[in-house]
Amino acid sequence: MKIGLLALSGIRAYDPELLRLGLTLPGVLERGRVVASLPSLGLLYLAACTPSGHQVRYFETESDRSIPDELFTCDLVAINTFSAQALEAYAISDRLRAAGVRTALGGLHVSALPDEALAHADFVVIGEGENVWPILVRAVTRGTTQRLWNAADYPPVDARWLPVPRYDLLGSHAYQRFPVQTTRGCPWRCDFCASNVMLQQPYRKRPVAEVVRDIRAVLRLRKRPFIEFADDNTFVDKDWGKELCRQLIPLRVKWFTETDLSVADDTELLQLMRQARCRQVLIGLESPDATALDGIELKANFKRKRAGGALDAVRRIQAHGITVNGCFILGLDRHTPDIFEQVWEFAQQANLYDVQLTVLTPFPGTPLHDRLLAEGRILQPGRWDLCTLFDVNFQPRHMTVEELRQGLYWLTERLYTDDAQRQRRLPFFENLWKQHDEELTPEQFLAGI
Ligand code: B12
Ligand code: SF4
Repeated sequence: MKIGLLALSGIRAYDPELLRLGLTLPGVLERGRVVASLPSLGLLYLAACTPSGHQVRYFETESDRSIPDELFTCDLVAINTFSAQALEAYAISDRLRAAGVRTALGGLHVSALPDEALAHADFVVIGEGENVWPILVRAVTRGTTQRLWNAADYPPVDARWLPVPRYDLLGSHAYQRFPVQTTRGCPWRCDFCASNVMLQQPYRKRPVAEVVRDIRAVLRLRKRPFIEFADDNTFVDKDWGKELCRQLIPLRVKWFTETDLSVADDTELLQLMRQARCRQVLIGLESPDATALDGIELKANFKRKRAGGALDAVRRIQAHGITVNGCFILGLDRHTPDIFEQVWEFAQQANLYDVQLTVLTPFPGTPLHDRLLAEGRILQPGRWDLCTLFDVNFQPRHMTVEELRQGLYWLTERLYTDDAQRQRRLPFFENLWKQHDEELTPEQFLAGI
């Protein structure tokens, strides 16, 4: 068979005022450009697990969201779904099917809502794809009539033995970053977090040697790749994290990852991360008002317990020459309109190198979604296209929808101006210069962020 793998690329947001701001503010544009150009690791894993004897091609939607004509020449097309583009994915799948191409939908969104997806695809897969995909492909060649496939019905994916993702399928496309995974899942369980929804297994770390093997595979294709670890929370286990860093040092690649605040507790780890060329960690700070975090992490109230030391933790990490991208959620149940000023003050006081503003988003499958739906607080249920992290689709508890929107615009305009960014970033570079770092100029440093 000729098998096409289709990723829906780019970022999504619908709010017209936010789009207008995003088009004019440098900080938003900067991150948007980086983020828009990241291939789908999930599909590259599927490619690596496809049984031999099939022709496999990797595709992405074009910038105008159209799909390459070649997809219509495939026998089977696998599509990865996030909620924000699930409706687009369904429409594409409908078109392909109308043209006689069989389609398989997988990924986070359809794992949460498989029945909805069945109306738009020949096959729907729930959960991690590595073990179920090869069986599905063989079954399709035999003309299977089974449409719903659940990874839980097959041996669990063993993260110790993942294949090398098929980076070679990416050709010479100018990706700014290459995804590699070091861990799967997260030990915590935040009520709003969509990442854990489809993982039917606990937090898993990959053997460091396997991660190195994957980076070497990227290095064979690109001279100086920037690596984005497609993890949820890399440095939960500090000893393992140190070993990872030690083995990354000789590879001389710059990298980005997502982790939690506890990384700041371990100076040796921070030093090793810096030596291993970590350029940025994205951390979910969520709210400068710690009381708003109470009860949000469902296992141990982790977010609330850590919140008190957030300012110092950010400073400690950045003092080691690693920038922090602090992620905030606006509209948590205890947030009042004061939250916008508080976020501004925190960001400027902590000299946060990057700030990511999001609004509380009820992703399907999350406890938050079920709670807000039960409370009648989802404004347009089923509008998955609004699950962008930027569009408001719920009734906040202590402010109006309009107050939340206006607060987001106000903060966006203040935080991402050249002046505000320069003010936050300059101390970072002054510190680097003091440390006589080998890569001193902001230009050289920024080339990797
Ligand atoms: C890297 C990343 C991105 C990259 C994605 C690059 C790409 N083309 O895939 C970029 C930066 C572009 C991105 C953008 C966005 N992202 Co993002 N992103 C992630 C992140 C950190 C890792 C994803 C990843 O690579 N995982 C590792 C791979 C191996 O897993 P996977 O993709 O899920 O694939 C596995 C299975 O799902 C399954 N599978 C997937 N597809 C298929 C298909 C078939 C047929 C089969 C059989 C199996 C299968 O098998 C794979 C292997 O096991 C996740 C967090 C997370 N844990 O998922 C957030 C996450 C997916 N992003 C999220 C969001 C909200 C967005 C945006 C909407 C933000 C925005 N406003 O634009 C956009 C949407 C982009 C789009 N075009 O739709 C949410 C999505 C929640 C949801 N329910 O949709 C997440 C979960 C973050 C969060 N916690 O909120 N993102
Ligand atoms: S700590 Fe981050 S990745 Fe982990 S459950 Fe919470 S939001 Fe999700």
